[in-house]
Amino acid sequence: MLNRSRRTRGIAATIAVLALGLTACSTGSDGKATSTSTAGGGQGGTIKVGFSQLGAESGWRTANTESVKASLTAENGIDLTFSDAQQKQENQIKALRDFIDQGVDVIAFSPVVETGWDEVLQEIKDAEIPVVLVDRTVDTLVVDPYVTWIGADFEAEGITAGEWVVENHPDAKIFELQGTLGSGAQVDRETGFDATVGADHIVGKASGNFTRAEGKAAMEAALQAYPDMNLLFAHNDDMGLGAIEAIEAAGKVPGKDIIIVTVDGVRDGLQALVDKKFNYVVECNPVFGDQILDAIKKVHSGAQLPRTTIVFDQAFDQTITQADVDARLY
Ligand code: GZL
Repeated sequence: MLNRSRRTRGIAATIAVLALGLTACSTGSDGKATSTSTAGGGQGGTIKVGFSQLGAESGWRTANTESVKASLTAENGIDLTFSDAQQKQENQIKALRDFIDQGVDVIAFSPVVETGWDEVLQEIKDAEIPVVLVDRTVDTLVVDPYVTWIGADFEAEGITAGEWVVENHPDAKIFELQGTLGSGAQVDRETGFDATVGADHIVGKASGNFTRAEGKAAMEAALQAYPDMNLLFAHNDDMGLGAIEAIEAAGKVPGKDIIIVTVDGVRDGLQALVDKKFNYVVECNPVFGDQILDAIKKVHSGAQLPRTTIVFDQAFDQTITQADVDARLY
């Protein structure tokens, strides 16, 4: 049975639960763990949590990691081991196995791609460690591989982006910059967007792996291959920002010669909207560390949890002001 979390738009509400705890530990991008213990670490109600973050590829991921680390603290009763996988699935699988060996109470992770997790998810299940799935989704044969998933409705984000294109540029010749191929965010955004605009309006696609540099490189090639392209849909702001550099280098005006629609709504992306280089940005809110903390505490205490918690999104057009951008959390 494929266990794929399909999401319907909804609004999640949650209350962060505060408790006393004493130890935190995290690993840098070299994968080595560093821990900072305060007096009497690991006493009382502390929950040992292993968190495998997929990488630091985008402004969104940086904001998400900041939110996770701001919530999963010793003061909130969490003894955190944090691992950055540098967008490599093998690093995530190693980190998950390390968490099993460490005997953590709860595992949380954001899977870089949807497949390839069956073996390690079964090992986690056999070790009877509950899993809180964060942000990205998994396709797995393991039955009930996680207690709850918290993230955005990626398909709805693609639909929202597509609806704006249909309404404002119905005859556009679209190039699509895909996120990391095989990731839930890429698969679902593409599904929602393509179904909304119609495949016949899409002249070409390529992956920029959710990074600015790879987005720029893919756009440079696309400008050569599809000279009649006049609209870009980028699965995240960072690839859209890289694409702006390629468009300007080609002597074209981003936001005019080539309309740009993206997803995320990080500060740099919304600044591009204020600067009229982006035309429409669908938000994908990365700041949900408190919801992850709440889920971890409920999972640990055996309390009931919804299978899915959707993080609320909105969308922005060029009516956004500099004050709006300056007031944003991320
Ligand atoms: C979405 C998240 C995506 C962002 C990208 O929830 O998984 O990954 O849209 C990030 O910026 O790389």
